[in-house]
Parts: sequence; structure tokens; C-alpha cells
Amino acid sequence: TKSSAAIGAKSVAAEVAEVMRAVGVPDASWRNGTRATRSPITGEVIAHVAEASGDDVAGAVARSVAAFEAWRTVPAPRRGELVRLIGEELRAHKAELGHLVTLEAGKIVSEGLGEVQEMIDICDFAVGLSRQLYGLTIASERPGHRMMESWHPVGPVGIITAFNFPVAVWSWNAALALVCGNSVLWKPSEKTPLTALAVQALFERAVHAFGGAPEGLSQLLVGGADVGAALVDDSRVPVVSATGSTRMGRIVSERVARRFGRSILELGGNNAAIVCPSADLDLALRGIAFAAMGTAGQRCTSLRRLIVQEGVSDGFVPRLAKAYGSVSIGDPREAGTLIGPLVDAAAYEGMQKALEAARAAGATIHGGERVLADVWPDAYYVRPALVEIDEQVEIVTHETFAPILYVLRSAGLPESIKLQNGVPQGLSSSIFTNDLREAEAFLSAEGSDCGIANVNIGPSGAEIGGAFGGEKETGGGRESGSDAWKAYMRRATNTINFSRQLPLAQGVSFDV
Ligand code: UN1
Repeated sequence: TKSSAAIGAKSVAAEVAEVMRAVGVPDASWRNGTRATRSPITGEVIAHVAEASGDDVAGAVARSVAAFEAWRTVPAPRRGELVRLIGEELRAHKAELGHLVTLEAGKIVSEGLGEVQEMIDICDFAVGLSRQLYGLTIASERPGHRMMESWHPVGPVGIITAFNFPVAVWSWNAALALVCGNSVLWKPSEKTPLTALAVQALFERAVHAFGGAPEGLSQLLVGGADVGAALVDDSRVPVVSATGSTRMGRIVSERVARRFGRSILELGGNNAAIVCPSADLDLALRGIAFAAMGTAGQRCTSLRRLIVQEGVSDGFVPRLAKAYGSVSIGDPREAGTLIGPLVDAAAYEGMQKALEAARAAGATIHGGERVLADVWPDAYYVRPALVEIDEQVEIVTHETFAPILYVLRSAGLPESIKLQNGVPQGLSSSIFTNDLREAEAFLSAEGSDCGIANVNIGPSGAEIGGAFGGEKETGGGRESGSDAWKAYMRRATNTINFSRQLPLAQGVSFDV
């Protein structure tokens, strides 16, 4: 635990002001507004942001529709050029934006920078994609006919993001949506408006360098739940991508479905890792430590359940407990800190409630207590908790957005997979094994039921090249790599008759 002597002299607010100036965010958007925002590092107020209200959304959507109507006629590779320029701005401002992620979301320095790198990576991916966006040609049953499918821009895309990846998730959606010919409207988390404002400023710079992009192509809507609701209910927004809790996602998906919109949902995870007797336990320990404790357990991919198989050395869990006991917790700005703060008091309370429930279920708990409260009474730092528990009781099946790792024992691989799949969420999963049969069984149709299944790495820290998302209560959406772009376009099936006859499909005759 960092001592107060080691605490940086500069206030978080002063550092925020420096970054906002360096990136060119107008003062009016964050200095004199109505909503106070706090840094989780110290709990101090760092900004008063200006807010939109639900009533402002209709006008923003109208501008977005106009921008879309112009943008969809721009050739896709040219649209890619704008995204390339966004990537360039991100490269040029990686240090500042990464630092702002640290200040506003409390991530350690390398994770703040990593988040911006993830944005740069998706821009690169989208630029290449802008020269593809391919459809199929399909064999027609009719002579002199050809069938094909075309992918077209779909319209304004609403993007609702969470505090824990305050900027990368926007970029997964926006980079694809923009090369696909859409406009975007972004409602960031109420906890992280400043990083969103900084990204918007970088976007405006890219637009300026690009020259000739329609006004309002990417708009930022800083505001509360009423803004989100207005966006979700607006039938001019055909696609809404939402990242957050399952509770929020259920509301969004029902409301979007009511107007026949499409939603891309990235909701709760309850990710597990199975440790088999053949595993490289040193490697497993490191993989588990990062996945479970990294980002203070506040990734949707964070490792929340560890399934240790019979035959794994008895020393393994005590070794893990030792790592939990000694991991450095403190100011995420400081080199050497691995665990920064929880986002706010509510996150801390949620964690303590979960630990109480586990204790009541007979669990043995290592760690989990609040630390540094004497230094920063308004910030919430905790020692990550390792919770040994006999059964996958109710509380274990919930996603608690905090660093709690439940440790379960299992008799063998089938039972491990059953435990792994025995929760309502289906985002990410992993197995540590050196046995090919076990690894392949885990990845097979009878194995993990998650959208992400890994071998010999933890469940978090995915690259952008793969499709990202999960099944069941995780919502079924896929973002970023692979063919996730298709969710941001509409598909048209085309049949072209180049003959002089008019044969009908299915052998139907209709002679007039
Ligand atoms: C999230 O936590 O919302 O796979 C996203 C990962 C990151 C993305 C996490 N690339 O952990």
C-alpha cells in the first residue's frame, strides 16, 4: 500500500486542466456546467460539465440524419481516410488521453495508455476494412440470373458507453460505423464525461484535417439517463450499441426492439478460468493475477471465478493468496502501482455486500478491506479479495463490479465446464492446461458457452482483431474485429436478370 508521503504533489484537478488545455477542449464544456464530476483517485471534484437534456436529443438526431445522408455517398475508402486521421490524432495525443483516462477512471498508467492503443488499433483495422465491406455473389437457380448481396450504410448509430473503458468502446463502434458510412451519437457514462470531451476534440481536429466531412458526423451528448432514453427511443437511430450492466441492457434492448431498431449489447460478464493439473502454474498465477486484480476488477472481462481442479497442487491457492496480500494498491499515477481505486462509493458498497453474502455462505475471505481511507476519505481503494467457497451459491452467479475472485474446487473437466457455464452471463472464459484434449474439449461445442474462450491466458485483455462480446445475459452483441462491421450496415439481396426470359423461382408459372 502506498504511503501518503509518496502521493504526487499535484492535485488531480490541476492535471486534468493541463490535459484538457493540451487537447484543446473548450472551457465552456467542462468548467462552469451543472454536473460536478469527481476523480476516483482522490474523490475531489475535477470538473463541472455542461449537460444536454433529453430535449436536446431530437435536434442532435436531426443533424445526425443530415450528416448521414451526405456521408453515405462518400466512397468508403475516402471515409477510411477520416478514420486514419482520427488514428493519427490518437497517436499524437496518446500520452495526454491515456493520462486523462487515469485521472478520470482511475486506471494505472499502462492501462490508460493501453486503452488509447486499443483505439489506435481499431482505427487501423477500420481503415483496411474501408477498402472491403464486401458482399457475396450467390448461385441463382434461374438461367441468365445473378444474385448478390450488398452492404449499405444504415443510419445514425447511438453509442452508450460505460465508465470502465470510457474511450475505447466508443472507438470500436465509431471507427466501424464511420467507415460503414454512418453518423454517430455518443452518450458516455455520467462518471467519465471528460475523456469523452477530449476524444470529441481530437475527432474535430481529424475532421478539420480531412476537410469536407458533414457537420455533426460524430456528436457527443453529455448528460443523464434522460439523454440515453431519448436516444434509445428515437426511431431515426436504427442501431444502438450499449455497454454496461445487464439491468441497463435489458431496458435498452426492449425499448429499441419496440420500434424495431437493432441493438448491439455488451453487458455483464462473470468470467471464469479453469486450472487443470497439467497447467503451467507459474504462468497461470500471472494470468490469473492480471485478469482478476487488474483494473481493480472493473473490466467486463475481469476474472471473477477460479475453478481449481483436483490434482492441482495444494500450494497453488495459498500462492495466489500471497500475491493478493502483497499487490501494490495506491495512486494509479505512480509507477509501481498495480491496483488503483474503485470508481466510487457505490462500487465499494456493492463489493462489501457481496463479501458479506459470501461470508454468510461459509466462504473463507482473504483481503477485501478498504485501504488508504485515512489519506483519501472520499476515494475507495480496496485490497482485492480472494474468496474460497464450496459451492457456486447465488452471490457467485452475480457480476459484482469489483476485485472479488471466487475460488471453487471441482473434481474434473466435465464438472469444471459445468460450473463455468452455470451462470447467467456468457462473456469470457479460459482454461489453463497443457493437455491438448482438455484444451480442445473446452473450446468445443460442449465446452465453454462464452463469446470468448481462451487457452493459457486469462479471460481479459482481448485484441481488437477478434469479435468481442458474449452470449446469454451478456446480450449477444459483437463489436470490433472479425465481421462485427456487418451490424453497422444494412444488407440488400439483389437478383439481376441478364437474359431475355423471365423464369420464376421455385418453378412457378404465371403466363399472362
Ligand atoms: C470492457 O471491460 O468493457 O478484453 C471491455 C478486454 C478489453 C476490453 C474490455 N480489451 O479486457
